[in-house]
Amino acid sequence: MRRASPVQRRTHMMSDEDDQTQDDAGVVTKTRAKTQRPPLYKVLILNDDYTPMEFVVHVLERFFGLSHAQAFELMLTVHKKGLAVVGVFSFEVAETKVAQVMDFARRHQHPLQCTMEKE
Ligand code: TYC
Repeated sequence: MRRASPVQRRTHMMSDEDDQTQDDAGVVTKTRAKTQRPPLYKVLILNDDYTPMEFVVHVLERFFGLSHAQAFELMLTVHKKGLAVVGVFSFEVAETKVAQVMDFARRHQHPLQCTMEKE
């Protein structure tokens, strides 16, 4: 008598994500393991009335690897719109960037704010 739920035997690993099983009737089934992507976090810079434009441009160059032209353009976006996403990172990298920017701004006595949010 056939079993209701046939025994699946793993025949061989195709790759990290694929494997192949064969039941006792000889039916080969491929399964694909779902790889979980780690969540990403947006880092945002907020506008304020006091931080000098050149300081924000410098922050964007120094901590986010932007060219001077890219940094200037993004700073103007923040200035006009109130905030902008300056990058998307893993939790640990986003947390480090936020801490670096906040510390740098505080040391220069500017009220610049940098935050992160889950994408
Ligand atoms: N609004 C500031 C000024 O006029 C410039 C500024 C831009 C400040 C972006 C913060 O995230 C900021 N000096």
